[in-house]
Amino acid sequence: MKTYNPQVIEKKWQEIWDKNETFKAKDNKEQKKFYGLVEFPYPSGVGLHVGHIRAYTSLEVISRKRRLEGYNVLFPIGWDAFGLPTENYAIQTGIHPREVTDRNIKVFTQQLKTAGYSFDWSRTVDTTNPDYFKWTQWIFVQLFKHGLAYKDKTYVNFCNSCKVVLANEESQNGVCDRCGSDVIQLEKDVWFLKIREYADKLLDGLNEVDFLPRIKLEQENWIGRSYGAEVDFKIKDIDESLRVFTTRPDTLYGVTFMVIAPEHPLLNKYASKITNMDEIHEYQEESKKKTEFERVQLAKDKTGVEIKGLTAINPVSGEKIPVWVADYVMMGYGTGAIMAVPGHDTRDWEFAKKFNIPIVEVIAGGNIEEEAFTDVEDGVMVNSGVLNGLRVKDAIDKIIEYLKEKNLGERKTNYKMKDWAFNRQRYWGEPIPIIHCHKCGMVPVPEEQLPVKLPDVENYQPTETGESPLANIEEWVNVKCPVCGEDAKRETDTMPQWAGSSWYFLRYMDTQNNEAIASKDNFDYWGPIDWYNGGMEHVTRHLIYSRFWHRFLYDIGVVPFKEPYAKRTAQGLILGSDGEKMSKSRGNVVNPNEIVDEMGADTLRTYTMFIGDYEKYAIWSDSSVKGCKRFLDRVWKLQELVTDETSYSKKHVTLMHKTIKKVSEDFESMKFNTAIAAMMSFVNEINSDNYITKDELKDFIILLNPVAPHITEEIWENQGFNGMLNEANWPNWDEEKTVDDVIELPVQVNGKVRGKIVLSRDVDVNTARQIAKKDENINKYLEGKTIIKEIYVPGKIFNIVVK
Ligand code: ANZ
Ligand code: ZN
Repeated sequence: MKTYNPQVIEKKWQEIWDKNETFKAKDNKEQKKFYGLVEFPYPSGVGLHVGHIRAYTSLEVISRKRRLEGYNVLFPIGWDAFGLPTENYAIQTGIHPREVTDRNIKVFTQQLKTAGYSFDWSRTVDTTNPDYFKWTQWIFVQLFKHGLAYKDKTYVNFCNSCKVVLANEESQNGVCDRCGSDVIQLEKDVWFLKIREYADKLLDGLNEVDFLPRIKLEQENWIGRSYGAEVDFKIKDIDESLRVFTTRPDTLYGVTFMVIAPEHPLLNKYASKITNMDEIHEYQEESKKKTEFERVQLAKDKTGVEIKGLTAINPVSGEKIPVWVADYVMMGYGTGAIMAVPGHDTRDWEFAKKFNIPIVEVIAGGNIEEEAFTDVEDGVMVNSGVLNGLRVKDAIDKIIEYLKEKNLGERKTNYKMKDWAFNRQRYWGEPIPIIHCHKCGMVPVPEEQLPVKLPDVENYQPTETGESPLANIEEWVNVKCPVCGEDAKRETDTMPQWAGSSWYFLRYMDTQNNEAIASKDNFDYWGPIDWYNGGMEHVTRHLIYSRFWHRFLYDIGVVPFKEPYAKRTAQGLILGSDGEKMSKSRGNVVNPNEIVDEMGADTLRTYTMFIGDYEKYAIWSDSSVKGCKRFLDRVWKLQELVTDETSYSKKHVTLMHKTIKKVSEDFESMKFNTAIAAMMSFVNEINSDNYITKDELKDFIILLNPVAPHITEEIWENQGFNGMLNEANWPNWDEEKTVDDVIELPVQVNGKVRGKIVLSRDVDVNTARQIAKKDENINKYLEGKTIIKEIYVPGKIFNIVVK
């Protein structure tokens, strides 16, 4: 027999699959479909990572299994190719980002093909291709027309020495990634998308989908909906009131101070009334240096300054209340001002203790001298006028009604999620398709003129004023207004990296369509995505952004299904063999190419599925890789044990059915490691029996095929099985035959369990008795006694009554 030579057979089968277009999805409206999606990669210069292999092999296994189950499968791949590393490389080398991108795509394509993935290569998308981003721009235009895209002032990270706007990831800890100098905040007018308007839809949509619980939870926290009220507090002696957002309006009688954020506009507006403005300015400067995380999470030691000259009035009790400025209140959330209730809010309690502010109890049940009492279930209102005696929940409703009636406040829902800052001041991104006209204002580029392509530039460096390099290309920037025909200018901001990935899954359904994102028929047939797998790091931004775009497209009638992804799962990270995150500087990066060259793609695939619980992180181990290679060697050698028998042999019936069940079920629940372990013990058992029938081998290699497609296809051919393995049928199991024939049976003597005997499931009572008597422990209780009754339930229990 030939030896197992992965280098030869893998190349052979990859060429056959390519030539036959084996995995091409058909827009076939008759056959049942499966659409499996993995997160398309950013084609960086460093090539594929073993993390990609782990992320992709899972749905690769499912997709191959689905084809064997008779589905028409769409399993596509593409390139999320706009992005900083490519642009920075272009800046450094002067090579056009287009060229860099094409080069990297080639490398990635070749790597994914040598891994043997069953992608439909005829449907790749590239977000930087004008035929693709025409539709990214088209969606933006729809958002703009529906009032969901707007411009507003914000601060961007700017390096004064490089003279460029930096992305957050290029300006960590406030220093420029390139030159190390301090990053300043530059005010700019930039684009936002109103994703907040979709907050409720995005939350409610989670009820319709099958996402892992932790994925749902992360999305819920990211969106961060809280129900409460806004309440107005009059400022004494001036015609002004201070509006706060609170989730606990029931505690209104317990307010002993108020706090506004250091950025609150009230401070400037009434600077002349405030007598300690110097102190406040100093405090404002201090808090500018802190990040939001430092202000909110780390602020164990609360800081703040009392505003002298401004006093608030409690709208229900009429009491005078001091107003403080403190940076644990964020300007970006609610109204940037709070009513502080130290008796029942932990942060306020710490603040009050530190600055000697009175603490008042309005909910009985705790000890507010010791800590804030935050129980909302059992507490009962006290010291609260009309609310006394009520439970928290009822008090909230009652006080909101009261506030509404008196025009002092209203019910209000807030979201942590901010509008989506939709802009980059860079070259390598989709141009935002807007024209600025001095007469007509902002005008979208007419749809028939899309795409707005990127002009060629000589220098990809952003400009000194913080504009994108596009701003320097006069011929490109200067246009006529599409409405009035006067001189006008193009928008020069480009879209952020997240844009192209917010709808790519729709394009796969109909990549060549020039009239629409995809045809209605194809949407109806392929949608929604049946299963989407990707990283936990993408379940907030990317997954929320793309659900938002999709839901918008649904609302305007472009797509016929509400939620894009019916199911979403996530893989864990692969860590280096030292247990640390793989990184160049640590020298613990494993290059998938090397594993493929040395031991073959089937070993790489088997190992990344065997490495551990799919959802958890896993530590790379070279010796376990070799173990997987040995497993495949032994699979190959099964061919030496094949008998002429066709059907399952009597001895192997249970083993076969058990293994088919285990592998089928474990694949579906992403327990790839235990599925592979079951196949390993299958091979062990076969080896110890020293034979395998033709049908046993055939069904076994079908089970292994999704994980190790090359070796199994080759064995299939060697054995002369019918056609090609990829056209075979996934084997079924018979539940009854999955149970072992030999079982352990508990034996009772006079109602007490005295031992267990091992016997064949269906033996008769006489045999069972004989076996029981051979067991010393049981026999002790039988010897010298008379058996007066036997209750024998085969497979369950054997009860003997003696006298
Ligand atoms: C009074 C109160 C009493 C509050 C009490 C809580 C407990 P979430 O769930 O996060 O929405 N808050 C409001 N705006 C804030 C801001 N900009 N920065 C910091 N804190 C802010 O929490 C809402 C609660 O956080 C609000 O309800 C407010 O404090 C505070 F026993 O008002 B509460
Ligand atoms: Zn105009």
